[in-house]
Amino acid sequence: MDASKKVDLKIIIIGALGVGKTSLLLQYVHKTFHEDYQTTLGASILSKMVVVDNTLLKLQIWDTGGQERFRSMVSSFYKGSDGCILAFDVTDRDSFESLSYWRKEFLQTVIPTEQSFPMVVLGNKIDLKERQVSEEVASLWCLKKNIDYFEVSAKDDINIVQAFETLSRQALSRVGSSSFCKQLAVLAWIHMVMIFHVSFTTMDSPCASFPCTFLASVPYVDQHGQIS
Ligand SMILES: Nc1nc2c(ncn2[C@@H]2O[C@H](COP(=O)(O)OP(=O)(O)OP(=O)(O)O)[C@@H](O)[C@H]2O)c(=O)[nH]1
Ligand SMILES: [Mg+2]
Repeated sequence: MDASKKVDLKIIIIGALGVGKTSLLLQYVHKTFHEDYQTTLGASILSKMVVVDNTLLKLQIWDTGGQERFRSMVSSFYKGSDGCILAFDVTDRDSFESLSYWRKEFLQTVIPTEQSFPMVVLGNKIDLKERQVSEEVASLWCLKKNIDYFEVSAKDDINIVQAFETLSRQALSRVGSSSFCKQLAVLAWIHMVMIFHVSFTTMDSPCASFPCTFLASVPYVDQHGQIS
């Protein structure tokens, strides 16, 4: 592994009340599960280091509460996300039906102009017998939206690592390509300034050195493609 390649990714988990968002994260990060239910008030953050495709990732994972009264607070945490987990409970049809709402609200906030974003759907509590949503129905919904679907159990630790790995890989690839595009834009910009500089200096003007100031302020592009 190339230790110089370390990438920070913000991952957020959203979905209806009590579907097991906190339990999924606790199982993934700490390998623990609690039967008792303590609703998440607003949001909390966990972090985990993983290696994906030879790259060290520091995942900052935002857990959010599904309660109605936290909706506007929770949506204010969407910005800056590199990946999103939509969670529902396979024994609760309403939680599945609310996925459209959560997905739409998230995409409208984070990428109003794009259609695709690193996202996975987790159908949780598959260890329980009283299913209300079949794997076929959930898979079809995800297929139509071009989202990967995982049947998981926070209780029995089924498929959680695979789901996170898939999402991390998608997020890493998006971060890499957006950073590459920004780098290209900066290179094109430098190129234009250099042409400008050459034409200016050949004019033998007293202002001929001013494009150098531009060159000295070539922006820095970070791993998220943010220009500063
Ligand atoms: N059987 C079973 N129970 C689960 C599973 N995951 C979570 N639970 C239980 O479901 C209840 C709710 O789990 P939480 O993880 O707190 O749900 P949440 O989505 O974080 O809830 P809010 O924070 O209120 O939105 C708890 O009693 C958990 O023990 C699972 O995979 N199987
Ligand atoms: Mg919770």
